[in-house]
Amino acid sequence: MVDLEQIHGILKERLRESRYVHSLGVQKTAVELAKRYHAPVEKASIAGLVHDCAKGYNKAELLNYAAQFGIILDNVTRKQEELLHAVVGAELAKREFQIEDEEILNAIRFHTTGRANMTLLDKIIYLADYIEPNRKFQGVEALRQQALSDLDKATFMAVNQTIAYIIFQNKLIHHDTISARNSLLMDLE
Ligand code: DGI
Ligand code: FE
Ligand code: FE
Ligand code: FE
Repeated sequence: MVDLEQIHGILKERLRESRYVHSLGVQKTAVELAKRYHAPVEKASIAGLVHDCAKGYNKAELLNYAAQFGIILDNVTRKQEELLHAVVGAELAKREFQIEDEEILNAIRFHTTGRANMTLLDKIIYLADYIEPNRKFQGVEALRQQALSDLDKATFMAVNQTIAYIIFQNKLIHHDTISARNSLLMDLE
Protein backbone atom coordinates (compact mmCIF):
# COMPACT_ATOMS: atom_id res chain seq x y z
CA MET A 1 0.00 0.00 0.00
CA VAL A 2 1.07 3.57 -0.71
CA ASP A 3 2.00 5.08 2.65
CA LEU A 4 -0.57 7.13 4.50
CA GLU A 5 1.41 10.39 4.39
CA GLN A 6 1.64 10.14 0.62
CA ILE A 7 -2.12 9.45 0.37
CA HIS A 8 -2.76 12.56 2.50
CA GLY A 9 -0.69 14.61 0.05
CA ILE A 10 -2.45 13.25 -3.03
CA LEU A 11 -5.91 13.87 -1.56
CA LYS A 12 -4.99 17.37 -0.41
CA GLU A 13 -4.06 18.20 -3.97
CA ARG A 14 -6.95 16.44 -5.65
CA LEU A 15 -9.90 17.42 -3.47
CA ARG A 16 -11.40 20.80 -2.75
CA GLU A 17 -10.21 22.21 0.58
CA SER A 18 -13.56 21.57 2.29
CA ARG A 19 -13.69 17.99 1.00
CA TYR A 20 -10.16 17.33 2.20
CA VAL A 21 -11.04 18.70 5.64
CA HIS A 22 -14.16 16.49 5.63
CA SER A 23 -11.99 13.45 4.81
CA LEU A 24 -9.73 14.18 7.78
CA GLY A 25 -12.84 14.54 9.94
CA VAL A 26 -14.16 11.16 8.81
CA GLN A 27 -10.76 9.59 9.47
CA LYS A 28 -10.68 10.98 13.02
CA THR A 29 -14.28 10.05 13.81
CA ALA A 30 -13.85 6.57 12.30
CA VAL A 31 -10.81 5.96 14.52
CA GLU A 32 -12.77 7.06 17.61
CA LEU A 33 -15.68 4.77 16.71
CA ALA A 34 -13.32 1.87 15.96
CA LYS A 35 -11.75 2.19 19.41
CA ARG A 36 -15.13 2.39 21.08
CA TYR A 37 -16.61 -0.60 19.24
CA HIS A 38 -13.47 -2.76 18.99
CA ALA A 39 -13.05 -2.57 15.24
CA PRO A 40 -9.65 -2.57 13.51
CA VAL A 41 -8.42 0.99 14.10
CA GLU A 42 -5.88 1.09 11.27
CA LYS A 43 -8.48 -0.06 8.72
CA ALA A 44 -10.95 2.54 9.97
CA SER A 45 -8.29 5.23 9.64
CA ILE A 46 -7.42 4.30 6.05
CA ALA A 47 -11.01 3.82 4.89
CA GLY A 48 -12.08 7.08 6.58
CA LEU A 49 -9.33 9.08 4.92
CA VAL A 50 -9.79 7.57 1.46
CA HIS A 51 -13.58 7.11 1.26
CA ASP A 52 -14.24 10.23 -0.88
CA CYS A 53 -11.09 9.96 -3.05
CA ALA A 54 -13.23 10.06 -6.24
CA LYS A 55 -15.36 12.99 -5.12
CA GLY A 56 -13.38 15.51 -7.18
CA TYR A 57 -14.45 14.05 -10.53
CA ASN A 58 -17.50 15.07 -12.52
CA LYS A 59 -20.07 12.63 -13.82
CA ALA A 60 -18.40 12.16 -17.24
CA GLU A 61 -15.04 11.48 -15.60
CA LEU A 62 -16.58 9.02 -13.15
CA LEU A 63 -18.35 7.17 -15.97
CA ASN A 64 -15.06 7.07 -17.87
CA TYR A 65 -13.23 5.58 -14.90
CA ALA A 66 -16.01 3.06 -14.38
CA ALA A 67 -15.73 1.92 -18.01
CA GLN A 68 -11.93 1.85 -17.87
CA PHE A 69 -12.00 -0.22 -14.66
CA GLY A 70 -14.60 -2.60 -16.04
CA ILE A 71 -17.14 -1.75 -13.32
CA ILE A 72 -20.62 -2.96 -14.22
CA LEU A 73 -23.04 -0.19 -13.25
CA ASP A 74 -26.70 -0.74 -12.45
CA ASN A 75 -29.07 1.81 -13.95
CA VAL A 76 -29.63 3.73 -10.70
CA THR A 77 -25.90 4.23 -10.08
CA ARG A 78 -25.40 5.23 -13.70
CA LYS A 79 -27.93 8.03 -13.31
CA GLN A 80 -26.96 9.41 -9.91
CA GLU A 81 -23.45 10.76 -9.77
CA GLU A 82 -23.53 10.92 -5.96
CA LEU A 83 -23.50 7.11 -6.06
CA LEU A 84 -20.76 6.81 -8.67
CA HIS A 85 -17.99 8.30 -6.52
CA ALA A 86 -18.26 5.44 -4.02
CA VAL A 87 -17.87 2.53 -6.46
CA VAL A 88 -15.22 4.32 -8.52
CA GLY A 89 -13.48 5.40 -5.30
CA ALA A 90 -13.11 1.81 -4.10
CA GLU A 91 -11.50 0.84 -7.39
CA LEU A 92 -9.19 3.89 -7.35
CA ALA A 93 -8.17 3.03 -3.80
CA LYS A 94 -7.20 -0.40 -5.03
CA ARG A 95 -5.41 0.62 -8.23
CA GLU A 96 -3.85 3.93 -7.28
CA PHE A 97 -3.24 3.57 -3.54
CA GLN A 98 -2.71 -0.19 -3.78
CA ILE A 99 -5.07 -0.91 -0.94
CA GLU A 100 -5.78 -4.61 -1.16
CA ASP A 101 -7.78 -5.22 2.00
CA GLU A 102 -11.32 -6.16 0.89
CA GLU A 103 -12.82 -4.97 4.18
CA ILE A 104 -11.46 -1.48 3.57
CA LEU A 105 -12.43 -1.51 -0.11
CA ASN A 106 -15.98 -2.60 0.70
CA ALA A 107 -16.35 0.07 3.39
CA ILE A 108 -15.43 2.62 0.71
CA ARG A 109 -17.61 0.99 -1.96
CA PHE A 110 -20.70 0.99 0.29
CA HIS A 111 -20.09 4.22 2.22
CA THR A 112 -22.88 6.09 0.39
CA THR A 113 -25.62 3.46 0.17
CA GLY A 114 -24.80 0.98 2.89
CA ARG A 115 -25.83 -2.62 2.11
CA ALA A 116 -27.45 -5.67 3.63
CA ASN A 117 -25.52 -7.16 6.56
CA MET A 118 -23.11 -4.27 6.92
CA THR A 119 -19.86 -5.15 8.66
CA LEU A 120 -18.68 -3.29 11.75
CA LEU A 121 -16.27 -1.34 9.55
CA ASP A 122 -19.02 -0.54 6.99
CA LYS A 123 -21.18 0.92 9.76
CA ILE A 124 -18.31 2.91 11.24
CA ILE A 125 -17.41 4.53 7.92
CA TYR A 126 -21.06 5.17 6.98
CA LEU A 127 -21.70 6.81 10.32
CA ALA A 128 -18.39 8.69 10.58
CA ASP A 129 -19.18 10.19 7.17
CA TYR A 130 -22.46 11.42 8.60
CA ILE A 131 -21.37 12.79 11.98
CA GLU A 132 -17.77 13.99 11.56
CA PRO A 133 -17.17 17.36 13.26
CA ASN A 134 -17.58 19.48 10.11
CA ARG A 135 -21.11 18.18 9.39
CA LYS A 136 -23.85 20.64 10.25
CA PHE A 137 -27.45 19.66 9.73
CA GLN A 138 -30.64 19.28 11.70
CA GLY A 139 -30.37 16.33 14.05
CA VAL A 140 -26.64 15.73 13.72
CA GLU A 141 -26.06 16.31 17.43
CA ALA A 142 -28.63 13.66 18.38
CA LEU A 143 -26.91 11.23 16.02
CA ARG A 144 -23.51 12.00 17.56
CA GLN A 145 -24.96 11.18 20.96
CA GLN A 146 -26.57 7.97 19.70
CA ALA A 147 -23.28 6.94 18.07
CA LEU A 148 -21.64 6.99 21.50
CA SER A 149 -24.08 4.47 22.96
CA ASP A 150 -25.42 2.28 20.13
CA LEU A 151 -23.66 1.95 16.78
CA ASP A 152 -26.42 -0.13 15.15
CA LYS A 153 -29.20 2.22 16.20
CA ALA A 154 -27.21 5.26 15.11
CA THR A 155 -26.42 3.72 11.70
CA PHE A 156 -30.09 2.88 11.23
CA MET A 157 -31.08 6.46 12.08
CA ALA A 158 -28.53 7.80 9.60
CA VAL A 159 -29.81 5.52 6.81
CA ASN A 160 -33.38 6.46 7.64
CA GLN A 161 -32.62 10.18 7.45
CA THR A 162 -30.74 9.68 4.19
CA ILE A 163 -33.72 7.91 2.63
CA ALA A 164 -36.09 10.65 3.80
CA TYR A 165 -33.78 13.20 2.19
CA ILE A 166 -33.58 11.29 -1.12
CA ILE A 167 -37.36 11.07 -1.25
CA PHE A 168 -37.67 14.78 -0.47
CA GLN A 169 -35.39 15.45 -3.45
CA ASN A 170 -37.38 13.12 -5.72
CA LYS A 171 -34.30 11.06 -6.48
CA LEU A 172 -33.90 7.35 -7.13
CA ILE A 173 -33.28 5.15 -4.10
CA HIS A 174 -30.63 2.54 -4.70
CA HIS A 175 -31.55 -1.05 -3.77
CA ASP A 176 -28.49 -1.25 -1.49
CA THR A 177 -29.84 1.73 0.46
CA ILE A 178 -33.16 -0.09 0.96
CA SER A 179 -31.36 -3.32 1.84
CA ALA A 180 -29.25 -1.46 4.38
CA ARG A 181 -32.34 -0.05 6.08
CA ASN A 182 -34.25 -3.34 6.14
CA SER A 183 -31.26 -5.31 7.33
CA LEU A 184 -30.42 -2.84 10.14
CA LEU A 185 -34.04 -2.63 11.24
CA MET A 186 -34.49 -6.41 11.34
CA ASP A 187 -31.36 -6.73 13.46
CA LEU A 188 -32.62 -4.07 15.89
CA GLU A 189 -35.89 -5.83 16.55
O1 DGI B 1 -19.78 12.04 -0.29
P1 DGI B 1 -20.43 12.66 0.92
O2 DGI B 1 -21.12 13.95 0.61
O3 DGI B 1 -19.49 12.81 2.07
O4 DGI B 1 -21.58 11.67 1.45
P2 DGI B 1 -22.14 10.30 0.87
O5 DGI B 1 -21.18 9.69 -0.07
O6 DGI B 1 -22.56 9.47 2.01
O7 DGI B 1 -23.48 10.70 0.14
C1 DGI B 1 -23.54 11.49 -1.01
C2 DGI B 1 -24.99 11.74 -1.32
O8 DGI B 1 -25.60 10.52 -1.79
C3 DGI B 1 -25.84 12.20 -0.16
O9 DGI B 1 -26.50 13.39 -0.55
C4 DGI B 1 -26.86 11.12 0.06
C5 DGI B 1 -26.91 10.47 -1.29
N1 DGI B 1 -27.42 9.09 -1.32
C6 DGI B 1 -27.26 8.09 -0.43
N2 DGI B 1 -27.94 6.99 -0.81
C7 DGI B 1 -28.56 7.31 -1.98
C8 DGI B 1 -28.22 8.64 -2.30
N3 DGI B 1 -28.69 9.28 -3.40
C9 DGI B 1 -29.53 8.59 -4.21
N4 DGI B 1 -30.03 9.17 -5.29
N5 DGI B 1 -29.90 7.30 -3.95
C10 DGI B 1 -29.46 6.62 -2.85
O10 DGI B 1 -29.83 5.45 -2.65
FE1 FE C 1 -19.05 10.10 -0.23
FE1 FE D 1 -22.64 8.98 3.90
FE1 FE E 1 -17.85 11.69 2.72
